[in-house]
Amino acid sequence: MKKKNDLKRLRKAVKKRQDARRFEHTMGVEFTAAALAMRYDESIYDARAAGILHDCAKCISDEKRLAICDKNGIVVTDIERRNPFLLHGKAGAYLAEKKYGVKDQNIFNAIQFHTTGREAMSTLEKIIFVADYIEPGRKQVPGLSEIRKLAFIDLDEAVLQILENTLDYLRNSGGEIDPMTEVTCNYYREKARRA
Ligand code: DGI
Ligand code: FE
Ligand code: FE
Repeated sequence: MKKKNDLKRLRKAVKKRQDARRFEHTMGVEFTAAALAMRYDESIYDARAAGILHDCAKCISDEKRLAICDKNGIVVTDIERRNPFLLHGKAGAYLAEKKYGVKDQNIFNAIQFHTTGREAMSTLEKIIFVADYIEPGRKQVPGLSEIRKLAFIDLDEAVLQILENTLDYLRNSGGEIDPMTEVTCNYYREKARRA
């Protein structure tokens, strides 16, 4: 299949399963991921496909997300079981393959790890992680304008700033922190210190 038609197909399929606001965000992430791919010599197609699909499991119920994981041998951690929205990455990666017919492990990983990140992310994983946070439709949060600029200057540094902001936000709001988010943050803090 022509890649262009493939993106069109993915967009159409996701649009059916997301409310209008979420789909607006999806389009913002596709667009921003494409721009970052240009900047960091990543495949524009892969960035767009991962951007379109990153939240494909967002507009389904917690029960369904848990069922997708439990039925298919996807490991659910304790914190994910208590906060099943955290599973939309894992469930989304699964759906990307089974329902949307994607065949690329790097795209699956970019979808799976887009909320918490992980240590030593690929360029595509970092692009989706960052695009998700900075896309034009994102609600203004402190530091966002700086991170938007930073994203096009130093991708690792943008990843780190996003993680620091997210952890601050979770500490202030009393949200339960996924150890994965902390592990990722520590990794990129250490990487920045060594650079
Ligand atoms: O799905 P989106 O809203 O587009 O974005 P996302 O998948 O990055 O999810 C964003 C939310 O995830 C945001 O409110 C912060 C939250 N988050 C990130 N890391 C953690 C977390 N929430 C909890 N409870 N624990 C985490 O470690
Ligand atoms: Fe998400
Ligand atoms: Fe998102």
